[in-house]
Amino acid sequence: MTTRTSTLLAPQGRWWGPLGKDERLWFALVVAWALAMYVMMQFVWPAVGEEQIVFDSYKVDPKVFQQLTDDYIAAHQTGTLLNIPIVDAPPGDVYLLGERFRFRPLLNLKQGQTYRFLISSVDVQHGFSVQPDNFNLQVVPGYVTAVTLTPKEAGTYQIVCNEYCGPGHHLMLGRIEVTP
Ligand SMILES: [Cu+2]
Repeated sequence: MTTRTSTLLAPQGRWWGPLGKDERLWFALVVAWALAMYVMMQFVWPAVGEEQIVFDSYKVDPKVFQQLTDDYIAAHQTGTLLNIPIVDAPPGDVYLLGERFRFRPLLNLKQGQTYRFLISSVDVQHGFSVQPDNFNLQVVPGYVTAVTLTPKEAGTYQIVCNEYCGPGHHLMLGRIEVTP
């Protein structure tokens, strides 16, 4: 029986000593800056930033969400485009489901009305990016992201998946049509 000892010996070096004055200074600066950014993100921008997106999220079984979306589509569908249902959404709750590789339904909204989007995925993580407004959210299976929106301008908005979700990711689009 032999006892092996490591040939990897700790090098002799000055970094084993206590932190130098410069290191302590930079360390303090980094911690202070991280804290400042945390306070900005968590407290300052939600209060004063106009572009801060405020959303809730809830746990949901993807199968349940799929059923809720199917029921919602069945109740409000007005047409179909490329096999994707089109819905005239009444103000209030709007269900939007991300799945590889599409968003459904396509939505017709009215300018100035308030909608509560309930967004989720039934397979993998997707992104929800409304263009050209550059409004971005994560779409995560098992969770509903709820966000209240009031379209201020009429027009056609594209929803782009901006979270790589597989080979058809670049084709994953949705649409919101806002009419006056
Ligand atoms: Cu994607």
